[in-house]
Amino acid sequence: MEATVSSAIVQSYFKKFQDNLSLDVVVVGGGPSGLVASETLAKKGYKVALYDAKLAPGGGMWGGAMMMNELVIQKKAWHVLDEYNINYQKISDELATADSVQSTSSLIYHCTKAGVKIFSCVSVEDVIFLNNRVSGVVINWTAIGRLEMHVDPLMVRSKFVLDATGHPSEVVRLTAQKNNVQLNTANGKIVGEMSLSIDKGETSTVENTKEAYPGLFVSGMAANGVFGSFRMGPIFGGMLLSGKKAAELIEKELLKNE
Ligand code: 48F
Repeated sequence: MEATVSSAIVQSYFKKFQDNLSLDVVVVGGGPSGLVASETLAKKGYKVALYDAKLAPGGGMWGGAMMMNELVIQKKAWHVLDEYNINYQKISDELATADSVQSTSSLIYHCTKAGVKIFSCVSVEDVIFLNNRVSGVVINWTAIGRLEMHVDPLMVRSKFVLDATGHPSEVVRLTAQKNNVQLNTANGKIVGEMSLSIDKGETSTVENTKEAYPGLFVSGMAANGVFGSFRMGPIFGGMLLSGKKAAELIEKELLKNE
């Protein structure tokens, strides 16, 4: 029995791993924008894997604000809450609150149901860079990095990569730094995140959701970090809408190449 249980896990995991080495889209980061983008693309039939450095995807969504597990969502994103069957309570004509645990777990649940393969405890530590284009990711167990072990990674090819890593904008940052390339930003570099301004930050996180470099899109808080705009704190409508926009833009590109 003991050997059978171990064998079942190893075989099932490595089948999933092996089946996802060549993808339409790799999403790096399972916060709200990454989850919505992944689910939307997978539902349309694209092959999508999501890597998150942590054990549980969800990013900054679980914690609400200061660990008070409630979120605020603006009216223009209520349709996304409806789509994921998330309950919300209107506090005005423009704002609602939602339980962060129900919201986060519902996004994750719908992702897995749509066919997104979620790999937890896996960090993206580099990109595959071919012909001046981001063409996949370089992955390793998060624990390897944290323990500073010198262990080589593995590689996953994909037509597009989405950086949904939140505040650190990790994938775009390392792509720019390591390859000395010009990004599609005002100064060709990471412009950088600004202090908090809710309305401006929320609007620009959606506007800044775009291709930062050939093959590499950016969403959510990372989009404001890369293109230079405000943080917005514990309001999540912009993150959900950013995920939707990232999926739309990537789908448009995938359709061009079909
Ligand atoms: O930060 P995060 O929740 O991403 P987001 O979609 O949402 C931002 C909000 O939560 C909040 C906010 C609301 O208004 O501003 O901050 O932009 O989630 C980012 C996820 O990326 C993972 C990390 O563990 C987290 O779950 N992550 C970061 N770097 C890596 C990574 C990496 N190199 N490889 C894999 N996962």
